[in-house]
Amino acid sequence: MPSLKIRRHRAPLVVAIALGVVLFGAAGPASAHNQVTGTVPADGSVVTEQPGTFSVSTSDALLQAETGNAMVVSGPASDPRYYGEGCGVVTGGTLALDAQLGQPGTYTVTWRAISVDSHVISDSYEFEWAPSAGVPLAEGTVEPSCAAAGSGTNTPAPDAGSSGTEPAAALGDVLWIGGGVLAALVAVLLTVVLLRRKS
Ligand SMILES: [Cu+2]
Repeated sequence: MPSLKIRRHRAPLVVAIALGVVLFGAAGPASAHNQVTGTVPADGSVVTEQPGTFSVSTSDALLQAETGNAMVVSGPASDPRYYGEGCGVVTGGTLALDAQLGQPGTYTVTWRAISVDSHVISDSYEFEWAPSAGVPLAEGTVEPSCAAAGSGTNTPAPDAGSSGTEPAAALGDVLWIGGGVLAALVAVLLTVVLLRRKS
């Protein structure tokens, strides 16, 4: 019964392929870093009423690390001042800061947080503050009240457009995926050896 013989020989190959799929599947979630899912106000939006609370929401939980979190609201770009007290508060995957805005113009929100996977996640974005008539405006302060943000705000992020995950993290992913590929290759090789022994 030749057909049965072929099937028997194919079984280890199927196992090897399944193993490879499982390994690739395991590498998948490990490579997905925490990502921004939304901000209030939105990046590039025109804001006409005091938002009250500024927030950045991410796809993963953030650490309640008081020295690692920072959220700074500043503007207008022509004569920037700082608004809000402290470095923001973490709730689940959201970093939020209460602040009242000042004079109209372009405002910047600069933030940094640490994901539960220990990676630093940070970014900054701008929005236009065009308060409606009668909206009360805050005075702001000359220096940010968030001490932890000191170095981060005095030296602006080198490229404000990209959300920062460390290069080391990307390397870790490459190693992870590389490990998966290697394991799959070993499984296939073992199968080939087994097949040859049988025949
Ligand atoms: Cu990560």
